[in-house]
Amino acid sequence: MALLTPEDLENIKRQLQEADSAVRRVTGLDIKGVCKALYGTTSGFETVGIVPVTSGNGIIGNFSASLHAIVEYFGFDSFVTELPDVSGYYEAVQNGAEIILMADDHTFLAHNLTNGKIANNQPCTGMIYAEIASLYTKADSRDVLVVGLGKVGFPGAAHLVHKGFNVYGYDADKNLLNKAISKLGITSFDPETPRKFSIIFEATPCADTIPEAVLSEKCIISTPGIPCAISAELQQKYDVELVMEPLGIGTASMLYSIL
Ligand code: NAI
Ligand code: 2YC
Ligand code: MG
Repeated sequence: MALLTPEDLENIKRQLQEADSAVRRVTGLDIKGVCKALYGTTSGFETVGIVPVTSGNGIIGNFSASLHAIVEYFGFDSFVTELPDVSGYYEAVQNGAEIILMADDHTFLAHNLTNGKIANNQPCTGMIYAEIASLYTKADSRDVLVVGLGKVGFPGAAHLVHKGFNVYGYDADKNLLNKAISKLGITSFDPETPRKFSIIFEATPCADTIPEAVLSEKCIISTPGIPCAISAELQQKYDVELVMEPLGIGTASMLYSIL
């Protein structure tokens, strides 16, 4: 189970600012603009209640504080409840939260109490990183390589197919690869016979999952995956446009999807 660590979340505001600059550079839009392109929504300054959850592996240091900083960065009012769990949920509603943000070890949700809409971090993350990849202004074709077809990668691949891109997919788990081929009609990518791509979307919990043979000069790698899918050396050697951030981009996608 791929859980964030407090170290992943250090200086989250700077990480988010740097990621926003990268998104603007590669797409011409900022993260808010990508969310508007995806969902047609803009922030109405809703109040967000962030509820720490102690189940399973428990509270992750910096997680609630990072969500607070992320939500404020996108212009929402927000507060972290004093209490966790059920008591925290009650406290959030009592204190006027219109949107609840909370996560256990398996599900990170955003629930809009006003319109009933609810979002899950995994598909929302897949969709926004896939959307960013699809908006790359310097792409040389509509061919996209997707590495990782799990809870984040599969919805991202589905979004790219829906947008009319030619998706070449790969997953170490052959069952998941075959499911994506049969359900989405993607083409299986064979690492043994690699080719170059200018658009790459990766969603795995492993390092070095993108072989050098698929990298073209100034290609985009849009990846929520932790740790990073390529080495700093390869990133430099091919002048890769890397869009990668541990929590904020996916959280923005959740929030704008339920407005
Ligand atoms: P998952 O376990 O559902 O899917 C990961 C997939 O990667 C699996 O199907 C696995 O077979 C595949 N995989 C592993 N190594 C591979 C390799 N070398 N080559 C090809 N495929 C390989 O995990 P999930 O939930 O989709 O998350 C993926 C990653 O995204 C995790 O690292 C998670 O922590 C991260 N994540 C990041 C977020 C963010 O905002 N940055 C938000 C949510 C998840
Ligand atoms: O501090 C808390 O409230 C904890 N219960 C939060 C647990 C989050 C677990 N999930 C993850 O670390 C990853 C994130 C990338 C978002 C989705 N899964
Ligand atoms: Mg993110």
